Amino acid sequence: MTEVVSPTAAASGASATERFQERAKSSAASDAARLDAIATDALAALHEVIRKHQLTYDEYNAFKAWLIRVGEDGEWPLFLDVFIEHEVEKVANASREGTAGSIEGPYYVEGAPEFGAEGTLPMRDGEGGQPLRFFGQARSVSGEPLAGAVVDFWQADDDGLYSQFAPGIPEWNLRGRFTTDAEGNFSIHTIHPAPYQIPTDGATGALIAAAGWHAWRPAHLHIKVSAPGHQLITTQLYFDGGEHVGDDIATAVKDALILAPTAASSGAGEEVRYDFVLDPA
Ligand code: MBD
Ligand code: FE
Repeated sequence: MTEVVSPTAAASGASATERFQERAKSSAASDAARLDAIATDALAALHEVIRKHQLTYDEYNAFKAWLIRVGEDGEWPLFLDVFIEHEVEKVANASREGTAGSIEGPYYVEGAPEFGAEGTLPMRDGEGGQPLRFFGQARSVSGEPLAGAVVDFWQADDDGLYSQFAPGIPEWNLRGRFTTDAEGNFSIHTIHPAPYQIPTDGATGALIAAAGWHAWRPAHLHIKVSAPGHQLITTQLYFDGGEHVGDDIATAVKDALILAPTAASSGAGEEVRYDFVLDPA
């Protein structure tokens, strides 16, 4: 096994915040009437919680201090993606007929190394985790194979850590972009990731511990699939029987996204097929 250097919440949070700010520069503001309606309702929902629980000044001040700490720890991306994004994703993808979506989370990085239709993800010597071959086909909802579709893939390692967000991991470790062949097929050689634990030393972990919740996401693969003339899908895949598949802290598991790998037909480890079906743009 490789040496594990634990990320501090503040270090991985700061990277996630910086990445988000780089990518979100051009986010459009809603029109004033829509913003008025949304902000008014959001505040009213909080006011209702205050009345319902007869919030004290001590609790209000603890809340204020905690919000300040979320920012100091750079954990707004983590907190929001774990506790809020799943509802945004459901609304955004409600009318899709193709592959179900799931949340993006805080650890996507654009520009991963490119492979052809088949390849091995960047890995360290002795990378931990069972070898896993993940393969499949990209198709349109009408059933046509999509040649030249891009499968942008990222995942945690066998310690549940992501490259570029935890220290000591090579830059593009376990990240890569694949392009489907003439039949729409791709094949990715990787490892089975470990479950992901929310950092325990940051504001999000402090809330989880104080409330007596668990801090885990089940082991998962992250994928964005895109093809000309089709809607990009951002999703995640999970493993049947994996720990926390039934109680993901981020509420991002869907039955249609659970894989059941089998022993590899050649070589060590396991393999599993999953086909991506893209809706028209
Ligand atoms: C993750 O790895 C993740 O995928 C999400 C959605 C939130 C926190 C960590
Ligand atoms: Fe993740």
